[in-house]
Amino acid sequence: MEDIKKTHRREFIKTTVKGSIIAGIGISSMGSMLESCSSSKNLSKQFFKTGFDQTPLPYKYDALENVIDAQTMEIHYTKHAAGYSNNLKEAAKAEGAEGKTVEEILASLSKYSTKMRNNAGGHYNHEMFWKCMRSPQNENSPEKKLNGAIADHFGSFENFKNQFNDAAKSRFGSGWAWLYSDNKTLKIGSTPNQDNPLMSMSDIKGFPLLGIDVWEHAYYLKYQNKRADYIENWWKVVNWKYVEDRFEA
Ligand code: MN3
Repeated sequence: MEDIKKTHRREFIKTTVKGSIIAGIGISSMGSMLESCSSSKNLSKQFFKTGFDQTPLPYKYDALENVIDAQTMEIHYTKHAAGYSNNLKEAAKAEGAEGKTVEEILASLSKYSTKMRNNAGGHYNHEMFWKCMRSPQNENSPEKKLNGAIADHFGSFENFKNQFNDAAKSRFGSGWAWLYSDNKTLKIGSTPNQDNPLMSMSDIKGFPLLGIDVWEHAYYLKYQNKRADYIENWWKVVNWKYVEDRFEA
């Protein structure tokens, strides 16, 4: 009986602490929302402050149908990505990183465990990946400013796409391909596992603008071993408005 009471008291304390943390986040995110409304300078802020919780998927599971099927989206979001978020919270608690943003953790990863590396990366990458997509468009090309920058750096959009496809196709095993900005120079590269260009130990370094998940869990139900078909089809769902916002930030 005494044990049960103790357990209940512990649960209550846990809930209270959690409750106050949530309240704290509520106020600060409301503050940043107001800031971003009042000043365009603060557009950049939202791209440098990723929390540990999953944000809601910005569309329904079947919104990308014909490119990515609903079942893949649901499993990917509610199982794989949820797992990274939960494991990140565990690692942050165990390693004293609870008050930090994911970006702060990624920038000083050598201080943390492999569990932190995999899950902070996994969470960051997926939070970005969902937003990099929208329902399929027939004519889908970058917004004006980014389109110009891509043409400047890669010669043409077609060249850019081919280089990006090569990076995504040739990543051995599981990983990601990226368009990223390295001191205002646009570059293409890929990373293994859940690594990304924000990580202190990554071979490629910069700010990610667009990323594609080439883990088999992202495409296997529909495409099986045909990763190249998934990549080619994926261009129809790229949310260029969001990529442009990251570019401007
Ligand atoms: Mn994934």
